[in-house]
Amino acid sequence: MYSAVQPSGNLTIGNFTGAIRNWVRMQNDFDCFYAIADMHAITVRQDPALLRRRTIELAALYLACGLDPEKCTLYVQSQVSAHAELGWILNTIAYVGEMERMTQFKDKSQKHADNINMGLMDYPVLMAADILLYQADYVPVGIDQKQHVEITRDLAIRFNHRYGDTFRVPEPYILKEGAKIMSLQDPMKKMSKSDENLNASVFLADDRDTVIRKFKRAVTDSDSEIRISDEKPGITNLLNIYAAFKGCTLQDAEREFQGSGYGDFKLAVGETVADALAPVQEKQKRLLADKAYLNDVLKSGAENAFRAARRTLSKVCRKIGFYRGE
Ligand code: ATP
Ligand code: LTN
Repeated sequence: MYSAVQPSGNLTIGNFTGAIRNWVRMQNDFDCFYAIADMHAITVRQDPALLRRRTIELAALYLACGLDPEKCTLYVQSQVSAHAELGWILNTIAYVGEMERMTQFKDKSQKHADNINMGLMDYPVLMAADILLYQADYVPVGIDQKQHVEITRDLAIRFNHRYGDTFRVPEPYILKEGAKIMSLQDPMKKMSKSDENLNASVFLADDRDTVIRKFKRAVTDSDSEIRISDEKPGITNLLNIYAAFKGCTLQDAEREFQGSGYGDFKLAVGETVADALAPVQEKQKRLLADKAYLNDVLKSGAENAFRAARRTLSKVCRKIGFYRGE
């Protein structure tokens, strides 16, 4: 199992339900590697001091959400140089045309038109290197990252075909509830940590009042029926959020609120989310007060990751024909 999140901003409840929550569930049954993708984060401009701070905060958040360093490997991507090395090699079998077609590249090029750097286009190749280094079977991500896992599969198959069996071909692992949380202000748009409208996203760091206020202001529609429907994207999104946090199905959530008014429904969703976030916030704060412990976790995580990654990288270098002595 392999996944990562970029330390590029405050995490939203979408990052939690689409990714991290599912990582926690898998740690008992799989050999899991979870990274903080700082090398991916610098594909858009970052303030160095802030990047450093967000990295350690994300490490604390991983632990606060329930990831256990005894059960899985938690580390910072840039501390394991094999990612950059394999990324380079995979670049030579990735085509410019297929990278230009990636939805995230197109979106981010538009958003950062003054900084369409090579790294932004190369982002999926580095992501493929991350996943393939650890011979992952599954990659737990939100729906928006599915296309990147598919390109990873293509690159793995292409490499195996050209050089002989080397990489395991991974699959995305996506749970239905919470795989795509939409913006509270525009339910046709994905909730994102970098949205300029602060009311659009609920952050894991938001306090109770803020969470409840944001849900109260969530955009819905003018009729008053609570049901799942493409014509009611705002209500469907709130039902989805409720289901993801309650651990029930979307249909169960719909049944529970049949006949309720919008006001009560929004309050119930807000309270459910706030109740779930409070213990995570408290634990993160406690962990951040003990940097020595966090540094230890990340150091042994990087050592562990390096050992696993080196095995794959040696195999790749051999297959390609890099000279290592006769
Ligand atoms: P940015 O706005 O900086 O692009 P982001 O909020 O889209 O960031 P990422 O770091 O790209 O977040 O994603 C981290 C993980 O969270 C990925 O697995 C991604 O699929 C998942 N994710 C992101 N947004 C959502 C969402 N709205 N619903 C469900 N999962 C999401
Ligand atoms: N692109 C991912 C972060 C990421 C990732 C990965 C996810 C970097 N490397 C490997 C899964 C597997 C994102 O969240 N935007």
